[in-house]
Amino acid sequence: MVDTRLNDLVLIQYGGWVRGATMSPPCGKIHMALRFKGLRCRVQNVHSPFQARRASPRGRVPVLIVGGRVVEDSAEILAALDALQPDPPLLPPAPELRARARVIEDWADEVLYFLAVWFRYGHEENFRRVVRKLFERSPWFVKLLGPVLVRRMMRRRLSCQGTGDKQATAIESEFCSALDAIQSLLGEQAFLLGARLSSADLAVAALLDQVDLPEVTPWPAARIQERALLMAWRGRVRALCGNAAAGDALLPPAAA
Ligand SMILES: N[C@@H](CCC(=O)N[C@@H](CS)C(=O)NCC(=O)O)C(=O)O
Repeated sequence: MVDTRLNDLVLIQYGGWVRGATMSPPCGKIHMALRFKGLRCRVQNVHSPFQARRASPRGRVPVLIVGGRVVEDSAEILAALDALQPDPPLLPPAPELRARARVIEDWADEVLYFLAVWFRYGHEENFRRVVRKLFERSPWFVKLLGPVLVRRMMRRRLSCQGTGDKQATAIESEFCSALDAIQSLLGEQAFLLGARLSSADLAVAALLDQVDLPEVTPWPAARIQERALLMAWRGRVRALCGNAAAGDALLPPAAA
């Protein structure tokens, strides 16, 4: 029997994105985890690092409040959700599989993440599509200043991390190699670690969902969609966890 302790869980996230979904890969990962476990949660949207700082000194989201305790970083949040409701598990119990899950999750969070950030903010045409979406309902002065600030902040981040200093062709080829690597890891398996879904699948799928948005990032979306094995795996993940980038991962709130 699924536990649904509404009000025990509050997710602070970047929201208000395409079709009202979250625009952040690690926030999407949490939506998917909550759905997988059948947990309900209240969601609070923030729209800038300044607002995020009210919930977390780092100014980063997701932040999950679990029974009054503040948990930061999506990997820590998945562990907290497993502790709250162990069944079904996100982290495999066997130490070797757990280690593999951790390594794949870190790769998704730190390598795939910056490729996705580049496709949104480093690629000029996509950047224009992103800021049009981001600020479509903002007052005129935010529409004017917002894109300048977002461009400066995100390109500085990309440059400090290294991806921002690469040529577009190198980033595109890195992305294709990453997709091929995921297909090789899958092989004949249903999920990245075997027959059962784990945190590794959530981390990778949440990331790919955020660039499989043809209206915003058409090039990576097409590269994902042309890979049959990847699409079949993603279908299995979505059947269990929904698609946070399209706004259908979180369970609807319980009736009052
Ligand atoms: N590794 C962290 C990443 C958190 C993160 O960087 N979140 C982004 C949103 S996708 C953020 O809050 N950015 C605001 C900023 O960098 O100021 C996690 O998985 O939780």
